[in-house]
Amino acid sequence: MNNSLTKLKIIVSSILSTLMVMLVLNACDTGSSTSVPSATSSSEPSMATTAPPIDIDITTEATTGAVSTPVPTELVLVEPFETNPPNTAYQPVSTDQTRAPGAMTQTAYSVTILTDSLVSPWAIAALPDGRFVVTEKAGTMRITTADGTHSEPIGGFPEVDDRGQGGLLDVAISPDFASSRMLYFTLAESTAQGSLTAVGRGRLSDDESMVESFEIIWRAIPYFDNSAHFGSSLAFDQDGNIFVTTGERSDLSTRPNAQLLDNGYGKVVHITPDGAPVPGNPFVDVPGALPEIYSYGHRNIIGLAIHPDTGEVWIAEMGPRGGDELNLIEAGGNYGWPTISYGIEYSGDPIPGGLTVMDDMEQPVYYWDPVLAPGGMTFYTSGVIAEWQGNLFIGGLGSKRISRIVLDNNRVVAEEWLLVDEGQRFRDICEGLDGALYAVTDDGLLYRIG
Ligand SMILES: [Ca+2]
Repeated sequence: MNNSLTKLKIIVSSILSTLMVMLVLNACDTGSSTSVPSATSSSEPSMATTAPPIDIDITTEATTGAVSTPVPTELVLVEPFETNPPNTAYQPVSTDQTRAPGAMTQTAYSVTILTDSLVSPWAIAALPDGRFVVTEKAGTMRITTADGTHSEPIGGFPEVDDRGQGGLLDVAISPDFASSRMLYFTLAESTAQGSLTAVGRGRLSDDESMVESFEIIWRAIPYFDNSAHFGSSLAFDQDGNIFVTTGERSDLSTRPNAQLLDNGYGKVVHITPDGAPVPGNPFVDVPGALPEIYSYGHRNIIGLAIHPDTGEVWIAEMGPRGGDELNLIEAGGNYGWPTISYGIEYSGDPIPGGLTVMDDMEQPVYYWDPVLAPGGMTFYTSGVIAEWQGNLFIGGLGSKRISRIVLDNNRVVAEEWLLVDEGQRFRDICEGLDGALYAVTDDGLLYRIG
């Protein structure tokens, strides 16, 4: 790890119609990067315009002479990034369902560590004024500026179960935040009966010292006493309602609940800002079903993003060993867990049944084996890096990377691995008002990528 709080890594590449030049420079990285030439130390935290002298690694492809204006929106495909063998011999239902071709971003962008002093950050969301709210697992949040300066911990939350995978989890900014100052959260609520995934909301006080009048508005019943598979993320849809993701609590006794509609485990739910079922939800007329449920048969969902144009609901969920999934959520859909999966038990045994396909169960758009271990994710909307528009960026935990997913007609056409040399568990990622991506890691780092 470099001593400086700020690491500047600049990847510059330009694609000409017949000439591809890639420049890789690394201004003050003393880490383990293998693709980057010897680094030059710098304490300069600013961007490319003030970068120190650099070593440049140039790869030139065959040229036939004609040179045109760089077109950084062109998708350049390379070999798939994944080269490790899968855990299983399962076959995808279509060739584009896993191990997509690799993509290489052609636009110049920089990677900067803005701070390393967050404490187990779990989620990041952009405020309308350009700052960010960052939740911390133990039950606090902070407000950070786009240059990485952050507040002291902000409290006001109920007791959270922060053992294992629990804690204060995701945060979403109310669409009317500018007037209401309301923030919405998911958390592992801690009670004498055990814990569960809950949705709560509160008002950011005028002096930003606390979250006021916090109240829990929805609970993924029942309570259970363990520390795993809480999910959970939440996001506002285009109508101002909220999608929430949960997990099935991991235990072999709770896992079957993902297939049952009488509980909140392993679900995508759709609630109003007051926590009520959204009218028109798919199971409102089914006796015994929780009317909040939107889809079911999920294992443990942290990644959630609403498509900025279509309003479609996309999730990334943790599979077992192999079998992490990217899913496009349909109302009422059964996403199969634990009946079908492209993964196996951590022990190496098949998931009981050993099936990957079943009638009336949804197939993942894409799956990872070996796993990505997907954290939070976001669609990129800015025109600042035009070739990223409409791409999905997913934080990788166990895989220690950010995956850029290029979609076309709701199929995955390419996957690029970003920040693989950083060695960080990327917990969440969001887009800032400046068109850069901001990502937090379990070690407390905040990255700016753009
Ligand atoms: Ca599935």
